[in-house]
Amino acid sequence: MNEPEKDAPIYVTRPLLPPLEEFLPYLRQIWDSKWLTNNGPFHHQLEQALAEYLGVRHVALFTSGTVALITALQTLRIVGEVITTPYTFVATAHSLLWNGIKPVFVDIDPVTLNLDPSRIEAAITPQTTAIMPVHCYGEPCDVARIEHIADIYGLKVIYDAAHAFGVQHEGSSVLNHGDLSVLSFHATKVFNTFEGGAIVCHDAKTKQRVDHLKNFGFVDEVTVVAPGINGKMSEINAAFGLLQLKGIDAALARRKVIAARYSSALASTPGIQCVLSADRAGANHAYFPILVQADYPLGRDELFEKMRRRNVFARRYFYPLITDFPMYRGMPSAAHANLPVARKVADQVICLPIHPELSDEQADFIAGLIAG
Ligand code: T4K
Repeated sequence: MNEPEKDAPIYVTRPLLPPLEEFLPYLRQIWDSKWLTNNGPFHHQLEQALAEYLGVRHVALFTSGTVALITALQTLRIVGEVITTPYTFVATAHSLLWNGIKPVFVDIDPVTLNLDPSRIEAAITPQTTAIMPVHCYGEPCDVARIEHIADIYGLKVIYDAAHAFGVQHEGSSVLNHGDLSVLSFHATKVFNTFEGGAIVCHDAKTKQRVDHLKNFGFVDEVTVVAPGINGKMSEINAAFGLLQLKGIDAALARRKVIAARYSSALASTPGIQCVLSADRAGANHAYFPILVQADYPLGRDELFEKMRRRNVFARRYFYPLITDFPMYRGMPSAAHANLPVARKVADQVICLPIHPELSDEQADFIAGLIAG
């Protein structure tokens, strides 16, 4: 096996970082203007640039995806119960608890690993006010069916689109679905601003409410209309986002190449299932999940440890399930019997390293470790 540089760790992801020199002019502008935050010029420019790049009407920047999720729920005044998936990062469900909302967990589809629309209706009660699905790994949810159910029952839909930067669905941005979508620009994401996130919305009135809520509820110097939070992205983060946007297409293209390389290298490995095909139109290849099945010679955790011993730091996203954490496990919808697909997948999944700097040799080395 052709081993890459000895002992160099290979992480599940690495942030996209343009050359430092290219960032210095942005820093100089910030220093010269002394405008550091609170809707400054870079903040404004990045909101415009992202709306254009993503093909959406309005983007409101945030300090993190989590604060954006919490604020999205506030924006639509969601209360009571919200139907969501247990197979996601814990921030999805935490955003509900932060708003005093009860999460109701529904199992996932075994193919897409997203919320299974055929199970949503059975979980609706008189207290249900919204559905919060996740485009897990950037794979679009069944948006048409979810919206159909939401329309029948008068529910709002907030997509946790933390993984779905740049994803297209049937020819346009997947972020145009639902009432709101929430992005994460954390360092580990396809597009990052170190820390950061955004709410995508479709009309100016909603954007205005989001903007008030992320600035303590201030409308003007003397008027506060809601118990808003401080969710404002700083000028440094926004400037970095503007710079990074220049390289995003090349980064997405490189991710696709790596996904294709893994897919063909692992296609004939018994007991390994690649969850997402590499040639899906409009995909962003944010993650490369595999399922380690019963006919693979090692258990999932044994393979995970074998990779770690060779300095390959893959991750078990998403294990444990959210419903295994103490603040959720006592809830009726967290019962094992309610979530058989999610449980099985959480016990089988490994996300392989994928990021623009991963070399062909590194990808082949990792695939070889799994196949061999
Ligand atoms: N909804 C969903 C579906 C999400 O996946 C997330 C976040 C959110 C909501 C919330 O969005 P944010 O509030 O975070 O914007 C990471 C991230 O912290 C988290 O953003 C992300 N999802 C989650 C899936 O992954 P960890 O604890 O696994 O990250 P960590 O620090 O172990 O990093 C993973 C690897 O990335 C490291 O082994 C090396 C590499 N790395 C990481 C950082 C932070 C770097 O190379 N440089 C870095 O600066 O949670």
